[in-house]
Amino acid sequence: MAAIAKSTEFDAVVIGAGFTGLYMLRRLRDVLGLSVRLYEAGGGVGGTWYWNPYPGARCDTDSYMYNYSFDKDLLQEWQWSGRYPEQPEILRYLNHVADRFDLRRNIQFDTRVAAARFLEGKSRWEIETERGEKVVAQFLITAIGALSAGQVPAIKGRDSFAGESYYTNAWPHGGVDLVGKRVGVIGTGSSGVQSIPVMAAQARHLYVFQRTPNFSIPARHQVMDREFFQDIKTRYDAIWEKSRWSPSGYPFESSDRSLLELSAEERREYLERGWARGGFEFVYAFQDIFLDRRANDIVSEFIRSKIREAVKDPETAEKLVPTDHPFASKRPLIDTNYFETYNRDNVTLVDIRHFPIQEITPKGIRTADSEYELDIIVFATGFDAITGPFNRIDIRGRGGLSLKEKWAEGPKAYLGLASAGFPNLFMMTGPGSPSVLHSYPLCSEQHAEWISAVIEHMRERGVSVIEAEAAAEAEWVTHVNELAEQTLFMLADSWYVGANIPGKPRVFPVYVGGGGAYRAKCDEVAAMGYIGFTIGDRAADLQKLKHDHQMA
Ligand code: NA7
Repeated sequence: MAAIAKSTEFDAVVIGAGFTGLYMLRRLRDVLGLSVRLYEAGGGVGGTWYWNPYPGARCDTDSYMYNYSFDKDLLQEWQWSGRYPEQPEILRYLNHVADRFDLRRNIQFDTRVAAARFLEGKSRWEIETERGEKVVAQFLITAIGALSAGQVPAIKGRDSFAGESYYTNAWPHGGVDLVGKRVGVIGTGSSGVQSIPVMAAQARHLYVFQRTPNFSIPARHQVMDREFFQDIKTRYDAIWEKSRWSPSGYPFESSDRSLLELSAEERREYLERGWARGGFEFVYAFQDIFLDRRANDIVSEFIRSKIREAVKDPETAEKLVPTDHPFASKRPLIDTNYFETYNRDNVTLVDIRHFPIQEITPKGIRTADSEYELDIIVFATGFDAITGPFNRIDIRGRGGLSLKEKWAEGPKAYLGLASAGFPNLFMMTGPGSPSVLHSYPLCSEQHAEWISAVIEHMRERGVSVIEAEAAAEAEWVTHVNELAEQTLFMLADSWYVGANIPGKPRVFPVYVGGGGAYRAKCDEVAAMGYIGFTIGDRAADLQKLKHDHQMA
């Protein structure tokens, strides 16, 4: 592996070596010719896919869309094995990308960024790592993901447990031997729902501690042959073009039709067909499912009936049926044999909504009505989403302004890309962009390309500072919030709205207007000379530098 350069001054520092950061590095270094350092907290590339090797971890996007589109040769040479890619396969893909484009020589692994401070006189960012190293860069670009700040609840007695405990987002790379063990899992979000069937097949007994039941659709994962992918590969140009301008970032058909326009029989037939095919595609076809409670109720009730069909014990089935939120107002899930797993003799569903966990003891978990002796506890308890990853870094802009304090009542960023008071800081898939509602590889590429274009624009004009304008930012934040208010996302206590983190302001800082509309907006901003941004010129910068020097 090539040694990483020892410099302390860079054109750009990127934080995070997941999908977003790797492509950002590639653009800045190989297209713009900038000097770049990328800091990554993990020991390898992959981001989410590095940290989450828990049993059953898999992406819920069709594999042929869960890769970059920027390089045609890469698209042709990579071969997925099945309908959805599993965590180890995605990690192999991202390692392949890192090798193929020789990215590692610019990445410093095992290094968490602790702080970043804008040096006003120099118009540079000073970046400090947890090891105390300091470097300076003109641009700071965060590629830190939306679901990377882990959240293991401080349940009373948590550290007193005498057995082993694991968190899905820090799962050991060598795996965990669950065979013959009594395992308790807390959490039934995506990580729980994916891992529970796999853990149940290994454990002596699996206790699932469920606070909120979730809607889930069968994934219908299967191995796909080469011919399937070969066909896709001949059609990739059209698939990407369609996806780039679609709301979700996938080439799904979507229409303005309402599910309510279908007769009861047509709906049933449509939903049954979608259920048999598996995956999210059939629900994306009718946008009113996310907007209109009546359309949503039809889908919600359909899924409830499927849960009752799948689970043999009626009492257990009722506990698994979600009744307190509409479908998709919490992150919708797809699964492989999740509900069927509760038919196994070695699986017990523990209802902690009505009988909450009171304490973790050296022996296991004590709830309000019982005590469970365990060898292993698995926390599948989610994340401080979207803003959490930013709050872990002490980011200070002009006048020492803290980003965390500025965002105390909710994040404020123009296009989700930049925040007033924080010049030359770009946030990939940041709050106010489509991020978690969109295909991540595609929105990563869109941001990387937009950011590199604006940096190129600045370089061509010899200007060195760019900053979002407060008025443009306020207008965008209002727009994002108004759109979110019209959706059903606001009705559930989910990580989307920060409800899983005590004290977090209840906002949904994600642009729900669709990826295509967002892309068009970003393109328009660029075409209008980056309207909404102030782009300073070098002469003014030098003047300021001289002034600051005289004052010092
Ligand atoms: P999620 O979806 O946030 O799920 C976390 C689960 O953990 C959820 O069932 C929570 O119940 C439960 N939880 C969290 N804290 C507690 C406490 N204190 N006690 C009991 N139960 C708790 O995280 P995931 O990792 O599964 O998935 C995150 C995203 O990754 C997913 O949406 C995809 O985008 C990929 P709650 O629902 O809050 O009652």
